[in-house]
Amino acid sequence: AMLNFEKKYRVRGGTLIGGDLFDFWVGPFFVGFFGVTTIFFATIGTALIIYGASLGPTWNIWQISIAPPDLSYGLALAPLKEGGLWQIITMCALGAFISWGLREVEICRKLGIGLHVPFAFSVAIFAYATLVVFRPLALGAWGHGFPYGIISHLDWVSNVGYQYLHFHYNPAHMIAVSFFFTTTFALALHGGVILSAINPGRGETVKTPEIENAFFRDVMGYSIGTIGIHRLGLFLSLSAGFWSAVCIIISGPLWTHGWPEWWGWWLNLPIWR
Ligand code: BCL
Ligand code: UQ1
Repeated sequence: AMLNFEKKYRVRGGTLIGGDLFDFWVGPFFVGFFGVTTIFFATIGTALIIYGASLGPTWNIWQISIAPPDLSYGLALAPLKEGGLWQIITMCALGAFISWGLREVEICRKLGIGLHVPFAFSVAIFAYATLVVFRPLALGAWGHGFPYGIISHLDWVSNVGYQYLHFHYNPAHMIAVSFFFTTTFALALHGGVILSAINPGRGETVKTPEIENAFFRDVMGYSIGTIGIHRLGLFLSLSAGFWSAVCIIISGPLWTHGWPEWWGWWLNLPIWR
């Protein structure tokens, strides 16, 4: 069903490629050139994951895993069953994610809104690409990518973490984690204040933003405001993803020792050395 105001926004144009060719809707969904490429990459990628699983030893959903090539293949293409599947699946994943982001851009252009949503998604894509493309390239082997499996990718995180002895000492990881936690804190405050304002006591009216401002001024002496909290939230969450990408790209390419040792510069400051 179409909402009464939706018709007004279902306009032609705003496409980045192909003109009017795919400029139509299927039910509630905008298609577009990038809708087609998203479906294309996602379908092939998913089919290859299922094929890869069929070659493996188990159908246990937790244990299925599609591994990247052995490090000895370096940056070459590997045979399908030796990590080649992982390589094609990675290309499909990137193709699908980037297509989805560009489809978001086309929809923003149609609606005449800013590009904040696709920009935000591009940070998530950037973090993924850092894990499976940029870092493997920097280290000289696709084998440094993470395996596609529920438990296996967790094992990869654990192993890579311990390879640097204690990943909590990675300064960029510290920043990323702090941003993740601050994001959840800000969203909890925001969700809390919105729900409280629209759920007043029996017989009372829904509260306005001025009341929300007053709450935060009373409780902590400052209110960032209704649009401000959304800007802050976007900044915090994108920073979390950005510093995640930083924390892993520097592990190996920039620092090969244990992360606790990196803090030697601090321990060696002349004031207390
Ligand atoms: Mg750590 C990484 C937190 C302990 C080793 N660690 C991360 C970061 C994050 C974090 C900062 C992962 C988020 C991320 O990259 O998002 N770690 C964290 C915390 C603790 C912790 C909070 C904790 O102790 C409380 N880490 C440890 C311990 C080490 C350790 C000490 C292990 C022993 N940690 C590592 C290693 C890594 C991390 C190694 C990393 O590589 C990782 C990192 O920084 O990676 C960049 C970014 C988001 C993405 C990559 C998602 C991208 C999504 C894509 C674009 C879209 C997907 C679409 C999807 C398929 C479609 C679904 C369709 C459905 C129908 C909806
Ligand atoms: C806030 O100040 C505000 O403006 C009224 C909101 O908008 C509804 C909020 O959701 C939150 C959480 C705050 C408080 C946040 C800070 C950083 C002071």
